[in-house]
Amino acid sequence: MNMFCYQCQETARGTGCTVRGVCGKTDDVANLQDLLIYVLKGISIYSVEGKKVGYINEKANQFLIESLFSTITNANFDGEAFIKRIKEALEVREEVKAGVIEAGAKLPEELHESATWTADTVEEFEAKAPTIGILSTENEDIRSLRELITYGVKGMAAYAKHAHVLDFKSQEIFDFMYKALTATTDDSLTVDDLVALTLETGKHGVDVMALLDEANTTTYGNPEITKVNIGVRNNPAILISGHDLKDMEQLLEQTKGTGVDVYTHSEMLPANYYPAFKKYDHFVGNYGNAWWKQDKEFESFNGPIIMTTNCLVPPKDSYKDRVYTSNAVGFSGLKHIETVDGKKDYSEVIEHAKKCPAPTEIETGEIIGGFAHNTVIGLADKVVDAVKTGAIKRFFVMAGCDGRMKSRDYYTQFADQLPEDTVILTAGCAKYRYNKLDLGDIGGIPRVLDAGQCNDSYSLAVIALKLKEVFELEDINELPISYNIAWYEQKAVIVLLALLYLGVKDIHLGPTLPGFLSPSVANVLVENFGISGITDVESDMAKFLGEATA
Ligand code: FSO
Ligand code: SF4
Repeated sequence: MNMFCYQCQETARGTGCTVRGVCGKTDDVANLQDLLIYVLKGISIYSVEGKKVGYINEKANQFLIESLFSTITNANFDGEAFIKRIKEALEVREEVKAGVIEAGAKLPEELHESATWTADTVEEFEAKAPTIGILSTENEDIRSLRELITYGVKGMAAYAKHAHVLDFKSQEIFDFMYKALTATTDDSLTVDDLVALTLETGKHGVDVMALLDEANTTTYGNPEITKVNIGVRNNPAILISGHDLKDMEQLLEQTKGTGVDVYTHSEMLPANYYPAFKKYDHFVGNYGNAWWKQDKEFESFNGPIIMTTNCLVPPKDSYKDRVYTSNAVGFSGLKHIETVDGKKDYSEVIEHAKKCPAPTEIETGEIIGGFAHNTVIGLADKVVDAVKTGAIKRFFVMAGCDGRMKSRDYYTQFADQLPEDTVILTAGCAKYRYNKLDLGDIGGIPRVLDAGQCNDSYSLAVIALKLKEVFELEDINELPISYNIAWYEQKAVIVLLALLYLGVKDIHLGPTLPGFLSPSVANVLVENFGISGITDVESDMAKFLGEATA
């Protein structure tokens, strides 16, 4: 075994990548990621002590979220970047330790090794990494829960980072991340303790998504119902992918008047729904589909592509020179756009675009979106009437992620076969499985309501809570809403934990259950929350609609 990683849905055989990641991550990068997480745990241990004496280290906070983000699936494949980060992590850890001591903290006599281990050379890093990975926790249930919490914290870090760049910060969320990572080093914690911490992770998942929602809507306005062009124009252009709206804003500003158009890709599609971005005439629309189709779509786009976050697919040589990474994203050989004082300089990308042909058209027409909580709650009367008259019988939350596995055709078929009196609520890149189907509308309400990016699953929870209030129900589970969620990476883990924390039961999770759930931990989720997998469209549909009439 060269490595061990089972953090995403694509993991080899559903149990773990051991030679090389199915995602393309090499064993050396996987091991360096493990080592980085290990040192972050050391930083967390001191930060937990720091909290007791009122010590806060902003640099460590920022470093924590960026580093966790860089280990999320399809974010960073660059070994050099991780070596640099581990060295920096050791420095940050020592700075936090010194600060905590100076602030008067009494450190525990025995500290976990992640708080004390140190090394200078790459050889030492490589020697240490295989000894501290996931499998170093022997008990499979403890391991499963430690990883479930860690992945939730990774997702949380990604959303905290997006809020952070817009100057929305919460020390409480940082404190929780430190606490949770420290807990994963504590051998005295039982399965029950870790189950409780898993739910607490969900609570902070709700908080971080609420914070990001506030950051996005305060900065860019509330998403509006928008028809998004999916065709192309005849100008050179830049494609922007990922989730970072601040990068989007800076790119639109810097491309203004240059003759270069801007298109969104994959999870950047919802940028089209924000009022602040509508004023740019050169913002044309969305090009392409979910992340995993980028190997073809980046090719035919013809111009430069900016990856602001995951999901990056290891690029083909044919378009590699046109892909630029930024933030936590990295890939050896690709140009990385640095952030200096919160700003990025896209002039090189703009000059590059001017030398490229316009995008090749792959689709034409429009798709509709912008159904975040503010919009849907604005339509509440209409929605409530439709439910009362029976025009809408049931909502299906089909949020989450897309992926390249064939088994994900399930979601297209499921959406297609849903009865015409049902409405899909979606968010995240999962939507690309059905957002171009002609599913029609119910009295003017489209049958697919796209709230936005995966973090906008928060909007779906807000909508559900509002409906519960309007219908004067005791329990969110009494609503005519079913949950058929697709997951792929660790942001989906925090979304799932957030829904569990909000009391949502009977979530169907697919296309496969996480490989990191041990049989006993899976059982806890089944018994307490009614979580189940998916089977085939027909049986699941019957089950869901049976539930609907129960
Ligand atoms: Fe998708 Fe990738 Fe948004 Fe993820 S592009 S898979 S859950 O990064 O974050 O939905
Ligand atoms: Fe495998 Fe997923 Fe880990 Fe990549 S991120 S190595 S595909 S489990």
